[in-house]
Amino acid sequence: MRDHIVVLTGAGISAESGLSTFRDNGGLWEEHSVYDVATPEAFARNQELVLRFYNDRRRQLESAQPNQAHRLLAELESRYRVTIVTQNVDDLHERGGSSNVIHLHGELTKARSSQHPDLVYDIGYQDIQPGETCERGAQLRPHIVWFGEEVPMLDAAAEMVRTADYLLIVGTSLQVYPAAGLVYEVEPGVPVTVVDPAEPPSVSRARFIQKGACEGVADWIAS
Ligand code: BV8
Repeated sequence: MRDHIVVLTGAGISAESGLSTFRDNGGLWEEHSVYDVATPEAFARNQELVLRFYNDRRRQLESAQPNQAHRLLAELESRYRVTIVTQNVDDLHERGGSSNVIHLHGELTKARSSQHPDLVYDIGYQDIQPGETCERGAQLRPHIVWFGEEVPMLDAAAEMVRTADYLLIVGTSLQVYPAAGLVYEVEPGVPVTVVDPAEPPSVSRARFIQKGACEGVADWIAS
């Protein structure tokens, strides 16, 4: 039975692909208030602004490329069972070659009906326009988990962390719940490693590699 590696990633793993993080200086939440662009109330109040915020990020994603960290994690699949649990809404893990990716906070490349959550559509890097509707006539919205919305993949992700033989945490400030709470689901004795160039919130008994994702993930694999 191959060992099971679970990797919890955040915006930091995509920073070296040129995508903005959220809470670093110059991060997305510095330019926009979360409450104007990433809540259901914001979408009800100013649909056009919210659609534009995600259209801009989707277009940015189209010209971004997976980096060495994404690729190294994908290559681990030849030797281990690997599950990526990501808070990111980009598709760089998949484009980097990972085949088991759980998106806790949704996916930029998908849209869904604003009235029928089960109607989800692959839209690639296309814009979602005001007035663009699903097959049942309701406005389309980004398939993203906004603040104040439930995290449907949480239980599946927690189940993966509970069965991990190794937990690797890359590029997340661990400030958003319930995602951040996943680090406490790991079994006692399972090695936990954090890769981050900054000092993230302390994760109990974790080994800390204070490097960027590309170098840090390579070091972790070599160790
Ligand atoms: C829910 C989609 C209930 C949007 C996102 C008060 C206290 C605690 C919690 C709360 C509270 N008030 C409200 C809450 C709950 C709230 C929450 O946690 N708020 C926080 C901010 C306080 N959570 C929610 O609302 C969640 N839902 O609780 O629902 C419920 C239950 C039942 C029924 C109904 C409702 C939903 C949360 C999901 C929100 N959506 N994303 C979008 O992407 O546009 S969260 C958003 O933050 C992104 O997904 C992002 O991934 C996530 C976490 O951020 P990080 O990925 O960690 O990024 P960050 O910039 O913070 O950090 C980057 C890290 O990378 C840093 O450590 C940096 O040092 C490092 N780095 C930088 N460069 C590099 C690097 N690392 C490696 N290499 C580098 N080169």
